[in-house]
Amino acid sequence: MTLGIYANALEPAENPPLHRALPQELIRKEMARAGILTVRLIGPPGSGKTALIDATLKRLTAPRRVGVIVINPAAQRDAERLLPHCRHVESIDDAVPRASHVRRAVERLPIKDIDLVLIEACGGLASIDDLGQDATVATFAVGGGDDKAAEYHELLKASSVVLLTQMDLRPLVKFDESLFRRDVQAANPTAEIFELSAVTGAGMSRWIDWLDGHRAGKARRNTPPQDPDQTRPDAFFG
Ligand SMILES: Nc1nc2c(ncn2[C@@H]2O[C@H](COP(=O)(O)OP(=O)(O)O)[C@@H](O)[C@H]2O)c(=O)[nH]1
Ligand SMILES: [Mg+2]
Repeated sequence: MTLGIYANALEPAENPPLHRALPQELIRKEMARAGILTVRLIGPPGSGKTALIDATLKRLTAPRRVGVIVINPAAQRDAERLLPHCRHVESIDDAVPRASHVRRAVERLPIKDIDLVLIEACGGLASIDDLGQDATVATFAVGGGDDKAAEYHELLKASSVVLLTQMDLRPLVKFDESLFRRDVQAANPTAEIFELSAVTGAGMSRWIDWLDGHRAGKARRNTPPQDPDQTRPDAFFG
């Protein structure tokens, strides 16, 4: 029976491999050590994630120090869209974002040269894998309809920021903003909502400020000690 096959496929509950760290833990540790901010961008297909990354790279003060990882079944195509603005783009052709794949992509990035990693992961209706990120940002497009925050409430639970994209299309489509905001609030009362357009650039500065602020904060936490007595590396990285 299906249940039997499924049960057999599960890891045995007893004797878990405690000695082996999970890939997301390894990513988080490595990024903390390198002072790299890692942001997971999630949202339904077509919610403007790649367009947003593209517009973001054009506006960041240090775009050369950014790494991008794109995960979806045709990720190579999105990666090609981004390459003109970013030298370090990794694509993972998979419908499901997995931390183990992200870990391998992180290993291919020039860790010493970057201080920000943006991970584009297509979000589904169920919760998605922890990818070792510092923060999660959810994208929803005006053109996708005002019911998407309610449908994708699982994505919202993990998100500290919600980007409502395609605001330039707002006059052309029926979109009840108060309903959308109510649904976001119900799923995650602390999430900030930024409205923006990747095409016109309206609203992008607030998002860029958020990103730059967190990027600088993460890098500062990795600043080497000024006190010569404080030589033990663990004193910093906790
Ligand atoms: N007018 C307008 N179109 C946008 C905007 N952001 C994305 N799009 C378009 O929406 C479609 C889906 O965007 P894409 O970035 O591929 O979505 P993804 O699947 O979430 O990566 C594309 O045709 C984009 O050009 C926006 O701010 N304004
Ligand atoms: Mg995309």
